[in-house]
Amino acid sequence: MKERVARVLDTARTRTSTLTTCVDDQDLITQHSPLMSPLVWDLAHIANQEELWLLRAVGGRDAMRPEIDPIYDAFEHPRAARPSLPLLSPAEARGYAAEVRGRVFDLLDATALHGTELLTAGFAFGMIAQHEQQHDETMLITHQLRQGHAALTAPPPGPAPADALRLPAEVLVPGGPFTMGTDTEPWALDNERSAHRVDVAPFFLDTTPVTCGDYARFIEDGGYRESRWWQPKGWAMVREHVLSAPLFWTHEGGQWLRRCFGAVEPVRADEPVVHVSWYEADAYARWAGRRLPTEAEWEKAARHDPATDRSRRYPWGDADPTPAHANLGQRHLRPAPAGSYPEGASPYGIRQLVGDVWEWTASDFVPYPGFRAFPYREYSEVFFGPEYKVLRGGSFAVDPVACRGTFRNWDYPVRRQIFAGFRTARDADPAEVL
Ligand code: AVJ
Ligand code: FE
Repeated sequence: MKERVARVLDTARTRTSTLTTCVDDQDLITQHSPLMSPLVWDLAHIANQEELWLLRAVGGRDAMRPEIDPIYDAFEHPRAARPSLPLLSPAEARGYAAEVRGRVFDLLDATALHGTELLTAGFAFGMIAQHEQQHDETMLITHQLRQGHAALTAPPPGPAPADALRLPAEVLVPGGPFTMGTDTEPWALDNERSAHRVDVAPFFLDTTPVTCGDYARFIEDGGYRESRWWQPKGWAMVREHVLSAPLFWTHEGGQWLRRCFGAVEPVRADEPVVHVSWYEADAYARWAGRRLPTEAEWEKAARHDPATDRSRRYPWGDADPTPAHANLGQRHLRPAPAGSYPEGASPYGIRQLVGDVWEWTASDFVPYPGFRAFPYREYSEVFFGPEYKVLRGGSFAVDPVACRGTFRNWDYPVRRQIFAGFRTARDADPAEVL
């Protein structure tokens, strides 16, 4: 367990370093979008949370710099206000993060990891590694919003496998109960607990996420010009912001282009669409005569093994993700072509449920039965309600430590800068189930 903790903390810090050294210090202080913090805020916030939960809560140490706590409390200052705070400089933030991390490794050496409680098990360490990786995804979003030269590069994913073009468009997921959520995943966050049975009616789900080619047909069919496809608030968003395509897309010389980490390139028809809001996903689905899957449908499709009637950790089983299973961990800075990762398919034959793009679901972010907030109400509980929609599966920007079949993400339905796409579903007709 200690080796795993040390490894996931190291992996997170390597990624944090890349994201905060690939641009100069001035760039770290700049606010690239009012939707995002300056990168230097994320860096010191990562360190401050690590100090708070590991050195203070687990280790019982005194605060290293109590005066900075309010600056890095995400609930005290909205992102737009963060540039005007007396932030640590890039050098100070790096020094603080390194100092905290050194003391955390001393604490890890001296701590027995056992039991299931926050302060005795490895949970607090796992939570902090996940927290850092979540901010690494947030920082990657900031990099995508940033103007100017490309600061980050990564090799593209490989081409789709030969069978990608022969896959059925949709797959039947039979009706019946399955186990949703978990009691046994040691680093599952509060909102993923507890395991409970949920009955799901039979439905069809897309075999792969909706592609840019599919989405372009919606646009070209007048999707953004006809109110009938849109929820009223979605239509209001289209009108107010004059939307006509996913974020970062432009139409030039008769073709769709998109900006991707500082480079402008033709949109690739076989890639899952990314940077669409929930309202756009919902409108596309209605145009296609379909709907978004519910969160329970998504999790059944991703975890249920009909051979054993058991819910597994991932679509492919219980084994930790490898590069053959899914596009995770910022190995690539884009989703892989639809139909990729046959080894990551679920028992029903559904691909790319984990990795590539976060998938919008139809569901509001609500607690599971018996929910208990830990370690703090602000992790999940204060977000429950109809304001937020659930996203599942994780994107290419998510590290495996913060990704599993039970993992729940949430955001406002108007959000477009996150690495979100979707797949569609439909009810199964009784005649189709027999
Ligand atoms: C789960 C991605 C919605 O970034 O707001 C980071 C994760 N919580 N720091 C967020 C989180 C506290 C959270 N999301
Ligand atoms: Fe945070």
